[in-house]
Amino acid sequence: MEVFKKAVPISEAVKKGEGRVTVRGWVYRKRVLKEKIFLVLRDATGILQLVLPREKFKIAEELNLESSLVVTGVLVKEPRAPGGVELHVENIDWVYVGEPYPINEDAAVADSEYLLDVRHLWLRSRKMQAVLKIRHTVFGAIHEYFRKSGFYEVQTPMFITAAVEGGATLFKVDYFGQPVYLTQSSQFYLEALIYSLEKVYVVAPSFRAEPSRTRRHLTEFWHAEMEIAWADMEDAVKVGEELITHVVNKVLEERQAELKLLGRNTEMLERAKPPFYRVSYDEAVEILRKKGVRISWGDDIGADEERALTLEFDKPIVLYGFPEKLKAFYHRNDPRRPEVTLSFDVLLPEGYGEVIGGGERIYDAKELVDKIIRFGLNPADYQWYIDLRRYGSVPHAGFGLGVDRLTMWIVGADHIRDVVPFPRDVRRTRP
Ligand code: NSS
Repeated sequence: MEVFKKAVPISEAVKKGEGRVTVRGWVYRKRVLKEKIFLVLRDATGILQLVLPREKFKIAEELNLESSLVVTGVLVKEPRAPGGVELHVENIDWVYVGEPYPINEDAAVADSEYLLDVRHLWLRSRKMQAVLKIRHTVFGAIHEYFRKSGFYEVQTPMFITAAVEGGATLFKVDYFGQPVYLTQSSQFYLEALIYSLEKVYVVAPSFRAEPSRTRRHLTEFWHAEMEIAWADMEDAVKVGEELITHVVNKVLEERQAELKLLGRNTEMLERAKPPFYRVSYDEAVEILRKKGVRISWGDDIGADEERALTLEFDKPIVLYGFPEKLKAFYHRNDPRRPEVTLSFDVLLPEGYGEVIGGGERIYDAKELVDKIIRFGLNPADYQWYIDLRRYGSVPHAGFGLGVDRLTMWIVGADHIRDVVPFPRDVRRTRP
């Protein structure tokens, strides 16, 4: 073990630029010349070119990509090498020769299905490495934002018994012979918790039996949800704007190298500052009609319509005031205009579309029961949720943000699967 411990991270070695060091990692590229072998070694922090005299290191010829290595050598300036420095290897301290690696970076990139089959290995690519680092920053920034803004972090169950977002996308689980479901959203639990803590948030998986394969749907996704007591829709919108801005700024601050490696143009990210554009559902229908989209008042604004809409704006949009029938039963209807709800979505620019769904909740017990019945649901299924309105109810609002979708936009990915280490969709539960 001694030998592993004396290694320094590759980024540190590159920064040092001279002298003798030990580094460890995996063979990322290999080039065999007549007298020398060039290897590019990769670790979690970066890459470093190694130069090995062929005569002395016979074993280097057998090193397949992704073989693991610990080497000691002398750092030498070399403008043609990545980072401007290379390591002239004096000693191989440890080696594990891998079998021929089944991914050829350049050839495989074209075949995304194959890369999903070997996702457990593809995670080692520099591209996935950059995405995973950005994802790390996104999750950290979400927690940081909520905690500095006075929210309490809470934990909610994943096994549930009543639909939050409609019965169509529930995953049924056999729970000791009883049917239960995987949660679609922690919202109802957050609504219970505000009566204790007033401002709460949770970051957890949500599950939806989404039957179609789209660029932005997973069956298991990460959901950052919040709920605030004594609050209206505008309060929730402000939190959404601040949260997105905070996360984006954090990534711009900490992850320039990764954004660059991914070829992301960051102009739109830099523009994402509050206030976002406010567009009512009514206005959205007008804008879309003017663009030649066939849509009437009351129709859903789906992925294609969202895309068309976001391309008209250079910042995220807060789309609000949806017709009652387009949104779940718990949304409070606007008392001044009962046919629409006090609900909103945040749409990301550049065609990405919905990342947040939220709004004001019905806080009156009778109004809630009436709407549950109007929506053809059974109040008995929502007994404890209705109970919350029986003991000192207050106006409250909240939202859910799809963390994978936010990450997708930040890195500029074409597909949500590209930003999740082990994505789950209708066809894929492995690896
Ligand atoms: O269905 S939502 O619009 N709203 C809710 O679930 C509320 N109950 C949240 C709340 O108010 N506490 O989903 C919220 C967000 C949505 O905007 C997407 O960004 C994301 O969750 N979402 C998804 N991401 C990936 N894949 C799927 N299938 C998915 N469904 C929703």
